[in-house]
Amino acid sequence: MTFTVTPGWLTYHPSPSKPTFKVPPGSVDAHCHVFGPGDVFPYAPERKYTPVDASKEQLFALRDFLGFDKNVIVQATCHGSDNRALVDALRASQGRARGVATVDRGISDAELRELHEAGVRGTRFNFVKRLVDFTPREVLSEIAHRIAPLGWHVVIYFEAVDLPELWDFFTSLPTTVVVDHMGRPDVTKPVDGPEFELFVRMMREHRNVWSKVSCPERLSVSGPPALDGEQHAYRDVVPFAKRLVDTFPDRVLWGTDWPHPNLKNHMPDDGLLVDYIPQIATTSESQRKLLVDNPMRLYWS
Ligand code: 0GY
Repeated sequence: MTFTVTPGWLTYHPSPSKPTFKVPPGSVDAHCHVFGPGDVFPYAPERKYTPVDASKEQLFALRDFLGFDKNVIVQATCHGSDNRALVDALRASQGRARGVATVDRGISDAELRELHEAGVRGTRFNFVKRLVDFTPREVLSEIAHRIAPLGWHVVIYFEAVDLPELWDFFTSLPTTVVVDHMGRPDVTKPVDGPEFELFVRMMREHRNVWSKVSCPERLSVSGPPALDGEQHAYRDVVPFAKRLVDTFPDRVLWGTDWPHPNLKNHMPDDGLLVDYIPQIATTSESQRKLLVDNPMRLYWS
């Protein structure tokens, strides 16, 4: 089947630079995707966008180029709950990738076991309205209770303005909960203002909540972007990510988000995105926790 990419979509950077920052040995890119290829793994009929194909071979080549050792591949909404492209990539990784799948309530125990055996360790609940249709909380709760005995966690993706309404649901989940991209704060608001304070409070009061401090390219308003050799990219996002790394050093993760779905404004140079890391994790200890110890504990132990 051939697919037409959503108009206005930018393609991942064709030739990222070599990072200046050398990530510690054994580092994990804990948020990235594979897309298709669509003629082998078709995109889901209910998808809200059609991406550029981005294969496992390209992902693993980028991993090696940037100096990472492992990947956590997150099922993107364009594949719905058809996890075949994800499972194919996990199996091809020879133990160097783990996965976060999307499952629906009809999944059998045998299918869950098969996903686990392939390397899946979590399921993703998406609340970003432009990406998915609404799923009732009781359905998600049922899924969370099904996956909990496998030792899996739940990854949640939402916008900061929706946190008050989602708080009770999130804080009732029976597993470790990993938040994508710091709950998408509005970085034009103060880092110690009520909106981000609520997010910090959720992490402080609920020790099962972790956060990815990734995706400054999505959150940044005043930049500058990770392009043209910029070594201090996305300065407006740094205080938010740094606050989480400093406050919760054992519950933060980082990922490239390659191949960067839905970017229409600019496409970051992945090498310069890696160079963003020392702005938010400023000591070798916090870098090791962020890039090695935390993802290894969550995905490989
Ligand atoms: C991300 C962000 C986005 C998309 C998805 O699953 C997805 O389609 O996660 C987004 O559009 O913000 O983490 O890849």
